[in-house]
Amino acid sequence: MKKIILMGRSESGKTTLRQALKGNVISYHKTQYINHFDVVIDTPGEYAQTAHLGRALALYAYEADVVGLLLSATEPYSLYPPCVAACCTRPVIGIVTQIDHKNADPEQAESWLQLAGCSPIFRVSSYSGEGIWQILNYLKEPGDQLPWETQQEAEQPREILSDKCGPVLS
Ligand SMILES: Nc1nc2c(ncn2[C@@H]2O[C@H](COP(=O)(O)OP(=O)(O)OP(=O)(O)O)[C@@H](O)[C@H]2O)c(=O)[nH]1
Ligand SMILES: [Mg+2]
Repeated sequence: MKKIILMGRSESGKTTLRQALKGNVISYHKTQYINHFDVVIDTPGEYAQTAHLGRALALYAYEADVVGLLLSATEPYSLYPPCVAACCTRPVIGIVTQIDHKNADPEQAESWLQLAGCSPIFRVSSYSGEGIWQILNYLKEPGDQLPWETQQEAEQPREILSDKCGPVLS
């Protein structure tokens, strides 16, 4: 799998998405440091919100194959400047999170990620699992095997998939 680094402000859903991508049981965990010993690098939201800490994100982007910028569908604003993706030497994808939320406005979040230069853009809910398999398919490399072969199999509820196949990423 390509290694992805997740960036976004605090509460945008990075840690929950990491758990969903790995097929883990979802539990709350406040991120206080960068965990980079994995195919999903999780970062603290404060690093995206504080200029001098942001330098750590720039450095850790070199540890990854893909940068994922997260924006919750519930956000009333975006942290990302126009065309910020052009500063990065890696592909920068956009991830609209929390699309299941009752106040979600995924179109608005997606348009902000487009403005930031992200491509492609995924819409996900780590709670329902919607959109998770599309990200995993994007990260798949030749030789990687995912627990599904068709879209129909991929869209089965995640508990069924993980019963059948165990965690997706190790
Ligand atoms: N409704 C809904 N809530 C979500 C989803 N993903 C995350 N949340 C909630 O959003 C809150 C923040 O999630 P985290 O994954 O901890 O956010 P984070 O970006 O890792 O935050 P920091 O570690 O502070 O940077 C938690 O209360 C989650 O339960 C989702 O897909 N849907
Ligand atoms: Mg976190």
